[in-house]
Amino acid sequence: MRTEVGIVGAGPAGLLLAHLLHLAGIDTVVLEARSRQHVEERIRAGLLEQGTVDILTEAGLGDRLHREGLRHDGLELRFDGTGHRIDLHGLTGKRVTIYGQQEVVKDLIAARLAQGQPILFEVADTAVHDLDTTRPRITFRHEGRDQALDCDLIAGCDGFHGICRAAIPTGLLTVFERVYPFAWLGILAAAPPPSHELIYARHERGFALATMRSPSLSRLYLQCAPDEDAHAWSDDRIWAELHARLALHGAASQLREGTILQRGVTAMRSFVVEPMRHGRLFLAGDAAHIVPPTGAKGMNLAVADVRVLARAIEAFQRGRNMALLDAWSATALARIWKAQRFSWWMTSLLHRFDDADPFEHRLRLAELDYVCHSRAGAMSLAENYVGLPLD
Ligand code: FAS
Ligand code: PHB
Repeated sequence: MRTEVGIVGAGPAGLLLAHLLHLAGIDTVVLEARSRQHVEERIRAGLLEQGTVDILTEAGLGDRLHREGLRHDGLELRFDGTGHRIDLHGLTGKRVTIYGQQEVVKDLIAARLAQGQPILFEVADTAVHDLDTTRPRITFRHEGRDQALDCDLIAGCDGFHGICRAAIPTGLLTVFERVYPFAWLGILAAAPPPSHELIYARHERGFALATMRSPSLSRLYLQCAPDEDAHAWSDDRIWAELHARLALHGAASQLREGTILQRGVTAMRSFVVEPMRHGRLFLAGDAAHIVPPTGAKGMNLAVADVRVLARAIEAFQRGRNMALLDAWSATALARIWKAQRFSWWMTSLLHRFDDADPFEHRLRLAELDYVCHSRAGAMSLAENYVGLPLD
């Protein structure tokens, strides 16, 4: 097989890159290890920045997003039993949209198949070769047959546990990493969310987040131990913990319980590799960086990566001009590190750190107080949360 760009991974990064390149008339093949059903049902991110909505809309992928997405003008920070609304739209003129990552993936796969473009599910033994030549190659097994895909370029969009980053010779990459001493226990519950906007709660028992997927479907998260077993928690214990951490002084809990439809534990880490490229292999999305989900940046960063990468690939494929591709890693990393900083800051501000001394604890409360009562403080949170301007 032969194509212009071989893409490993059919998550948001790989699928959107394939779509943008198709719009630019560039041939791609997408290779995915899991089944279509698995990738379309995988519950992950839920919040889209304004820039992400704009990119999907401009790419012709906005119909269902605009019909079903929940647009939010603000969020609530809750601590010491008191809620403080951050007026995202009033401060920045932008808003965020709740639209599950699995819905974005469904829309992208549907578009890909409607275009009659190749996407191979359930491929195995994927490997990338000859990355430092002008004819890189991907080998894999599909439907019981060993196959090879000759490419001009390869996009490694295979997530944190993929094979592409690992294919770069050791010593050529610099890894920056911070692993947090906690994780998130997340549930999907058949219950109306406690508020029409997101609630981020800092509590002495630990962090909690109330978000949603629809007016009747709640997505709720609890800070837990890094090695927590989601199934070791009874439903009652989960609800009791959420009531406690989301409690408002002098008010009955707004939290409505319901059947827990899905549960899981998400590890919390900050991770970046530099550079995001080796020869003709370009890493994008979780293959190159991971943020703690507190700032809702993961999927949005993947989208921003491939928007820049698609333009660089188009310039190369059109006029063999390597300049944008040569600049791509540095361009992407400038945005990635600002999102890393914000995600680390939100995580540090809102989570309980068992090793924090009383002085640090007071600093965190003072910082929350400042953000909630200073326009400049609130603006700093708001402009990062809705998404810094795309170039
Ligand atoms: P993805 O991991 O989505 O996609 C990579 C794809 O490559 C996968 O489909 C995988 O099957 C495939 N693949 C892997 N190895 C392969 C191989 N060898 N050959 C072929 N295919 C291969 N972000 C938020 O903003 N908010 C959240 O609440 C949030 N929750 C998360 C929960 C979990 C459990 C995880 C893991 C991540 C979460 N994230 C969240 C981050 C998440 O949304 C990512 O940022 C987003 O999926 C990034 O998209 P991709 O880079 O496309 O990677
Ligand atoms: C979600 O809706 O899954 C979500 C929203 C905001 C976050 C993290 C997760 O910060």
